[in-house]
Amino acid sequence: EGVGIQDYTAIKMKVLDWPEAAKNTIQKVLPSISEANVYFLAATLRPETMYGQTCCFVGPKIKYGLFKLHDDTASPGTDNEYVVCTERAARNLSFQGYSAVWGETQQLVELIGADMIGTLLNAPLSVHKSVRVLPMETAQATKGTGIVTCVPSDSPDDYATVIELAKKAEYYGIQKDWATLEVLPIIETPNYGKLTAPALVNQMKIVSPKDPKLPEAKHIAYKEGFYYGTMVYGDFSGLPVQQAKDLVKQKLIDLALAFPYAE
Ligand code: A2H
Repeated sequence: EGVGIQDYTAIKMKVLDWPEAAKNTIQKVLPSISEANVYFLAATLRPETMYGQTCCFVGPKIKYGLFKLHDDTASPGTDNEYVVCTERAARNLSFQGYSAVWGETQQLVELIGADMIGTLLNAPLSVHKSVRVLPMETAQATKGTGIVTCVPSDSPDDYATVIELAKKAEYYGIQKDWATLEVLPIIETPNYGKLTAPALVNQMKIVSPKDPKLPEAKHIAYKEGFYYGTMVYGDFSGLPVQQAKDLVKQKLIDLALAFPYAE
């Protein structure tokens, strides 16, 4: 990447239930954990795909933190908010008006990705009521928030990862059904139909999340979806993706479930 600014949408995935060990760690620094709103903060370039979220990825070896979020755009009464993201992202957020003091982060505790696997989350707008936190070995600590929301219908990386996780659930220390939520059509593209990412992964014979053909698949999926895609699900069904993208983003922002994040 390097030059230029990446405009992400930061999606607030609310924690519904922590694994026991993580809960104990957090309770020590945040005794009011049950009253607080804690969100996994996922950075996405495709807000219009959020209807198709099936899980949320963390890098199992990545260091995250629990940070106080100061959100001017949130509705009144929602000031008891915390986010899980990398220290690096928290720092960027503090220069974008999301910390109490400009340029300062307030980390309550450090959390390693592996310790958060299995956390139950709400995924805003998703067809699925709740989703799990799962490991993604290819997640990068130096991009976005370090947290990736999984949309296997439209992201080849996400699709290849959930296939791998379902195949080797035991090895990854997860329950297979956490990785096998139904993949529903969200966007139709002229060349790849209603499930663009699975179509590309199968056609290009991509067999693992580390497959060298994935960057090419990702490029094609992004281009197809953005320029030629039509929404086939949700509030803006029937609209071209180019129009729906900002409408879905704004809807999420209006619901205080997302905010713009740049880096
Ligand atoms: B996208 P760019 Cl449906 N490590 O969101 C690895 N990947 C990351 C990441 C990290 N730390 N942070 C964000 N990402 C992913 C949706 C999506 C995305 C779809 C299709 C394509 C796509 C659902 N996952 O991205 O390098 C996030 O996945 C393909 C471009 O900054 C984010 O958007 O250009 C995208 O990569 C940001 O990638």
